[in-house]
Amino acid sequence: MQQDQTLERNPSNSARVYRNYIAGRWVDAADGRRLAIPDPSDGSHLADIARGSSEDVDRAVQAARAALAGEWGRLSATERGRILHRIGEGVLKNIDLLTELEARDVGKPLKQARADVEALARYCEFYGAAADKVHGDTIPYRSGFTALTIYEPHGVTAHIIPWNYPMQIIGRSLGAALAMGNAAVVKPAEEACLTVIEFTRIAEEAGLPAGALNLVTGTGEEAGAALSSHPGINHISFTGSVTTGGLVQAAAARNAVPVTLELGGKSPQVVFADADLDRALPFLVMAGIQNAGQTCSASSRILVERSVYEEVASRMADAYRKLKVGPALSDLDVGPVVSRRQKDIVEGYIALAERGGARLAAQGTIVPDAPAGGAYVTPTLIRDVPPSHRLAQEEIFGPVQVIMPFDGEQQAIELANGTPFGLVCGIWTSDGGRQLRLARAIQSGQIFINNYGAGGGIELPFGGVKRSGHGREKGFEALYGFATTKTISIYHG
Ligand code: TXE
Repeated sequence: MQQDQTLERNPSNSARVYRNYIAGRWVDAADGRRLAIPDPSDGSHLADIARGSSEDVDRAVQAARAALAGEWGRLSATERGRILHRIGEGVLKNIDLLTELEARDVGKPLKQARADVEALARYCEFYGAAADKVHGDTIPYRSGFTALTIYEPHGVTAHIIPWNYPMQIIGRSLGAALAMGNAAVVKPAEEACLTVIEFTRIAEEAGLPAGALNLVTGTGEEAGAALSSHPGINHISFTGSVTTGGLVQAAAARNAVPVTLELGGKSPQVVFADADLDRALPFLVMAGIQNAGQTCSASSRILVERSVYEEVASRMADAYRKLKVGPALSDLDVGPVVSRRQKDIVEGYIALAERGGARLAAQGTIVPDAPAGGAYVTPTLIRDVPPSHRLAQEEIFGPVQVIMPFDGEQQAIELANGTPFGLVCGIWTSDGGRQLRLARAIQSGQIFINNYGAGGGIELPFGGVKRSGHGREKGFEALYGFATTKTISIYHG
């Protein structure tokens, strides 16, 4: 019988202790090390996690391999789908626990954390239902032959998860991988991973066979690097920074392992004078400050046709002045950023607000009783930012948006395409021809016309072009990313 890992506490400070999950067992790191996890709302000690190393990763990969050869590998697609449905039900049964834990661990306001739990359950539902609907083709071939394709799982899939949306990202990546019959090794981010651990417990309770899902927590440099370079894995799904994505892809290349990379963005919303501004305004602001701007698809650049530039800038500034920042559990507009380190990075960008022609337009307010140890950043709107300015080019990953004017469609397209990224773009115009011209001309994995869904729906393929990455997660298309095509040609005369 295993210990109930969620009840154990560190005797010296009563923080919860979480272990790795390998081959269906909750286990300490092989060398016994742990990492302390701070609460970004007040800096207190939230939990201890296992600090996994290459030895733990190796055990997890062996466990996944054994699962493919065992009970998990023998299940039909329909049976895998049923398990995913049960996991989704378990997520919803634990919605209050997961919501509070995600809020505390990441620093999200409760309503945003709750939406993430619901999304996780929906991923389980979507991929549970999709599991037995992936089928291949028969192909007209030479006379006397029948040729067909079947989709098979890659084998052992590695999932390196960031801290900004642990539940959503585990949902999309693991949902599709398990639906296709892969066995997974998950390495969540050291900054925020507690809901991924609770999710693993829920999956275990839902009857996921041992070894189908293995979890190794710890640092990127140790557990993450060991996982991405492990010769026993067959696919890597990585979401995170451009720099680390490059390291992961280079490590995978040495073993000829395919990689899906979902990296950063500098996603624009392009607003024309003929747009419904009343509808656009909440999207313009929300897509920048949701999750304290720590969203890969955050809309950090607002490009506005010059004739309505002053109006949009002033209405956005009014909205910014009303934004309240405080502890995650007080459920205000914006919580803390994930760490003191992230706060320093974002504040470094805000310090550039009055340089190089840019001007501070408006800021929100950190509530006076916000704990001193919290990683709070004042939401900041910056106007008149020249296109080549660092604020207009680099991913800030905090509650900071820049607003800049343009003249005409051609310049709008040039500005929208004028960064190294291409993840999401919003287009606001009532002119149908222009909607499609821009949708075709703008280099971006996702285009939203007269709306902006940061991250898009669960049903919609999601991913980037240029430095925003390659490969697609979410939607039905993701299933093909977690599969390999086998071609069978039969001679029957
Ligand atoms: O990312 P990392 P960080 C961007 C955002 C942010 C910046 C830095 O701009 O400010 O990246 O964030 C694991 N081998 N995004 O430092 O390093 C790590 O443990 C293998 C955008 O947190 O990319 C974590 O699990 N893995 C983004 C994951 O990689 C390694 C989300 C992401 O961490 C590793 C997060 C290594 N050598 C940050 N080093 C998005 N697209 O949503 C680290 N990791």
